[in-house]
Amino acid sequence: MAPITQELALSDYQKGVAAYWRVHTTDPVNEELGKVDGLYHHHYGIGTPDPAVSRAPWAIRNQEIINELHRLETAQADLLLDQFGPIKPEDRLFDGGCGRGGTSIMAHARFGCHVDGMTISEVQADFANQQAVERGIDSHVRFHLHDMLHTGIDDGSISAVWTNETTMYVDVFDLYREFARILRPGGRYVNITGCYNDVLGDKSAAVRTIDSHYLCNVHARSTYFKALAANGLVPVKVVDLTPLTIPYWELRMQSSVRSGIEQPFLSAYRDGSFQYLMIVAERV
Ligand code: GPP
Ligand code: MG
Repeated sequence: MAPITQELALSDYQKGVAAYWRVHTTDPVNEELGKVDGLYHHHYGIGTPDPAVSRAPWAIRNQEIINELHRLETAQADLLLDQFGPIKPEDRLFDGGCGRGGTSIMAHARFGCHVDGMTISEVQADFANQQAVERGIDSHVRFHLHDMLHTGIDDGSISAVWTNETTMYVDVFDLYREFARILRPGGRYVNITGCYNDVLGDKSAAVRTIDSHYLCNVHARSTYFKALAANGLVPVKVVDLTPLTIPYWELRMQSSVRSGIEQPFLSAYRDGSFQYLMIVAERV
């Protein structure tokens, strides 16, 4: 697909989000982790940290913790990609809210496929495209400064779509209408997201703190399933990743790159008001 150059008409809210990422994309928690192996993620981690890193000699402990946080973030993206099953080199994938391209680059490395990613952050789109050029994969992996609610991609041309912690910035009914349009029948959608547990009522104070930290709007868990059902996307697997991500946040709390949002995440995960969910759905 050619780069989408169409003028971006952003709402005031979207302009605010783009401005947030202009400043925070390169925060140490993202930059120091990205430098570990050149793969830049904008999502959290899962899995068990090596307990040795927290006991490493003081002079190297912080770097060991950073390496481990990065390994757990990469493990999260690997789990997401595991959900797609066989993807052929000629298939096209779509990364909704691609950040600096980490998951897209991993998808291409794994499947040899085409990937288009979209972000409304110019800083992120430019960085991600530079990454693709440096890796010599820019014929297959392209990042667009564009709104994922209106992709401009042809109907039914995409084999798999994912959102890796990006749905809290959009109306998911609008998003899934667009995803259902671009996905081929039988194509998969994978979402990893933080959502609030509306079985327990409204958002907790910790979840409201997360919203204001990232300028986002964490959705209720049930909203996802209503929006999927409304758009012909049938859940085939739902996994609560909360127990797998808590150790990442505990480790992040010990690192020099902690951003200040660690305690609200830990409180919300521990009291059950917030869940780290993976939903896999198929387009009927
Ligand atoms: C990850 O990005 C976070 C988001 C995209 C937004 C909020 C996600 C929720 C699950 C609520 P990041 O890696 O840039 O964040 P940080 O700088 O905190 O590591
Ligand atoms: Mg990060």
